Amino acid sequence: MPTLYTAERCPYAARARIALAEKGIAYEAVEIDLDDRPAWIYEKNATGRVPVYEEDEGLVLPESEVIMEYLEERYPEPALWPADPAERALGRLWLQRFDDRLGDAYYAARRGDGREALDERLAGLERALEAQAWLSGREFGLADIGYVPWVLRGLDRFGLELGPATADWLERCSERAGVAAERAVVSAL
Ligand SMILES: N[C@@H](CCC(=O)N[C@@H](CS)C(=O)NCC(=O)O)C(=O)O
Repeated sequence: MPTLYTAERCPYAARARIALAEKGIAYEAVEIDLDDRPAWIYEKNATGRVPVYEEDEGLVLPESEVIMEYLEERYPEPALWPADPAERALGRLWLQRFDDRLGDAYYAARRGDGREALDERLAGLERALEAQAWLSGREFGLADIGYVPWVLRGLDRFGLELGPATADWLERCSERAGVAAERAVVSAL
C-alpha cells in the first residue's frame, strides 16, 4: 500500500489526498508535525515539505502537482483531465499559474498584508467559473483539485465571500467524496 506523508493543515497535501480519494486508492497517511518535522523527512524530500507520496516499490515523489499528474498516469480511471488536449492544456495552465491566480494573494492575506489582492483573485476565479463549469474544463479534474483546498481554508480563515459561480462550483466540488472529506478536515483544524 502506498504511503502519503501529509499534514492536515497543508493545502498542498490536500491536493494529493483528494486525488488519491478520487482515484479510489487506499493508502497509509503519515501525519507530519510541520512545527517539529522529523529529520528523516529530508531524506524523502530535500525541502522537508509535505506532501510526499511513496510506493513500496521504491518510488518517492514530492510536489503536489507532480504527485497528481503521476496518479493520473498510473491510474487513468476515473480520468481527472478532460480528453480534449486543448482543454487539458488550459487546466494545466491553471495549475502552473496557481501562485499568480490565487496562492500568492492567499499567503499575503495570511501574513496580514491585506485582503485586496485575494479578493481580486477571487473575482478572477468567479469570471472563469462563469464561463466554464470547472477549472479543468467541462469535467471536474486536477485543476479543480489544485484550487479547492485554498478556497476551503480561506472560507474558514478569512470568511471569504464567494461569487455565485464560485459558490456553485464549491458546492459541486463538495459532492465528491474526496472534497467532502477535506471539508471535514478543514472544519476540524
Ligand atoms: N511546492 C510544494 C509546496 C508544499 C508546501 O509548501 N508544503 C508546506 C505545508 S503546506 C510545508 O511542508 N512547509 C514546511 C516548510 O516550508 O518548511 C508542493 O506543491 O507540494
